[in-house]
Amino acid sequence: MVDSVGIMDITSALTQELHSVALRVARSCAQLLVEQRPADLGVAATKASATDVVTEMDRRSEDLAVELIRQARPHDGFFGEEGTHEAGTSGITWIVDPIDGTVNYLYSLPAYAVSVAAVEGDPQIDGGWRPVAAAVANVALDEVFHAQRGGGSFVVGPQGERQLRFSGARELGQSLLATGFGYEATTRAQQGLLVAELLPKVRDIRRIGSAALDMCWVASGQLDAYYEAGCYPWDFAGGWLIASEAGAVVRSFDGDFPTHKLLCVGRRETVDYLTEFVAARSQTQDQKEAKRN
Ligand code: LIP
Repeated sequence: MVDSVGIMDITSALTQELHSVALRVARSCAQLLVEQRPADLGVAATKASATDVVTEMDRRSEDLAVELIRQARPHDGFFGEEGTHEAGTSGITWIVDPIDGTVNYLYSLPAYAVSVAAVEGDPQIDGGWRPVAAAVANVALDEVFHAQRGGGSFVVGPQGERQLRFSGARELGQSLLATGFGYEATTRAQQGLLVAELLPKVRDIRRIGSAALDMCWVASGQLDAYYEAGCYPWDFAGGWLIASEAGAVVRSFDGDFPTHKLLCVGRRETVDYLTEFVAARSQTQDQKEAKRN
């Protein structure tokens, strides 16, 4: 198979190699998070706000991922959440979220993941990159979601391996909808008003705290849809491939790719409704702010 999306020719042999590396690295980082977690784990630093935390294990997990990937693929680039940003020469870049759901990990809540995705193109350009192979380790359940472009998506764990086929609810009112919120208070206030409007329209809302797991659980049928504004490529690169290879639609306001502005996953009708719903309220908010300024 040669699949070109105008960036580079991806052979089936390369896809399989990248898939194998992603699986191995996600598993190794998941093992580190479990076996090496210090009893006195604390906050090592903060980013967007005092609640946007980084622990030493975020950094150690990313360091391990980079070390293992570099051994296997020395000419590839990196775009990691904790600052490993390196341009490679191969045309492949590894987008790594060493702990997606850091707050859950800090609080020992069993909903955090390691997301490792090999992509082609530039992950810093919206619409300018596509995932080729990915693995998302659901650490607490010792299972790994994984996919390679054109090869379907799967989950493997203590009960064996099964293929994922998206089957989201047809009706919005029957949809179990996941979302998430930013770390800045003013953003959260707006997002809270928006989700309050959606709550009576859907089956229920879940706020899990890991975009990667939200997207994998849409792929597996454990959620019907998911949307969030303010995520980064490391949050959604892995889940994007896993959800889309399972048959879910993944998009933003602007096209068939997720962006920082909006990430939306689910049945096409639901995703179309949610993107329009969020866009309308974002526009209203922008107009209010313009009047204030
Ligand atoms: C998390 C995202 C999640 C979002 C959280 C947080 P992190 O990523 O995966 O969707 O709602 O606020 O940003 O920071 O744990 O890697």
